Amino acid sequence: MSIDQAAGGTAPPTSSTVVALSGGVGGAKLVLGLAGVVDPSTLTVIANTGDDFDHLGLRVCPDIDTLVYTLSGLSNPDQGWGRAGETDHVMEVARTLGEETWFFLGDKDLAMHITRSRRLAVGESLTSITLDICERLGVDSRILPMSNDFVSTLVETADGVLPFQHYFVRDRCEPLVKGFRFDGAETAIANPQVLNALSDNRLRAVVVAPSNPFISIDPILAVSEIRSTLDGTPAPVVAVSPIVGGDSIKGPTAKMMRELKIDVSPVEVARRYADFLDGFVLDVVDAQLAPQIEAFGIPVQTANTVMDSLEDRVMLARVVLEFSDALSRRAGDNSVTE
Ligand code: FO1
Repeated sequence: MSIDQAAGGTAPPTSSTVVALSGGVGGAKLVLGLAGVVDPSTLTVIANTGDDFDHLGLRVCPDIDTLVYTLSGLSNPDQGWGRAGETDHVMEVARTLGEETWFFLGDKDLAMHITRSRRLAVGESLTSITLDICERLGVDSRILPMSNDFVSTLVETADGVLPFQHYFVRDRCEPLVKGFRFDGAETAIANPQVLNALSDNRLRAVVVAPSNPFISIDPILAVSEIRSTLDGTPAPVVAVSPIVGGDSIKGPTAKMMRELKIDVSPVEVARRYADFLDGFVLDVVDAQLAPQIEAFGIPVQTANTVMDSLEDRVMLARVVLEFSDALSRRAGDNSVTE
């Protein structure tokens, strides 16, 4: 957001919209909180699709599905991914038929991959399929893939280059990470609905969820038009730290940082996002790090960012949006005095 763009910004207009950038499990928690704080129909979620892959002949889009299941109340609360009350009959038979079953697709979840694969094969876009599935499952928010084109995260490891799910699930994130590649991102066309959402004049806030920066947020930013549109958003861009007390809240972010020889600190996450960030939300336990982030010119808000309960998610979402509103007001005030 530029200061001029924020000029005149006072209270958010009643018809305001919110955009979140999210990966899977960790990001979906905050997205659920946001959907509880704003009118869900005004919330747009830009989903990472770098984790997508073909498995057992089906197109699997784990982050989209985690968001859909979370917002529809169908998700498995213990895992955070997949559906509650799953059975494994198909997987059991697939195993006896010699199929690779290291990536678990529950019987109910399989219907998602079957319908998506069939519809993709006849030329429907991933966006259209996802929005239709959202409607059918009672999700009022818009979940948008970053692109309709296939982008594939590759993990450069000491054991060679691995497709993301082979690294993440099959090899349990054990190989030492040396870097990441987002195959197809350079030529991928940004989802036009994503670009529209990010430039909408009614935009109140852009929230970068506490997802893994390397494998969840970077693939979205690797789609160049999304990255450049973020620079000109008419609302503050606020990120929530995925690192709390020197560790990741969920998943391998901290392990990856160690292996990439990056300090396991929210300061390093803020540094990665500094070019497009207007505000950073830091956990209360890391409050002493605020001056280091503010030194990048990024205002900081502390909050309880560990989202164990639904109340935690809603509370954090509220803090993030109020922080963003305060940044809008501050930018508006500055433009008057400058
Ligand atoms: N994660 C696992 O750790 N093991 C699995 O077998 C697995 C299956 C799976 C199926 C569908 C789906 O939507 C997600 C699934 N996940 C599984 C989660 C997924 O691999 C990761 O959470 C994301 O790709 C990272 O955001």
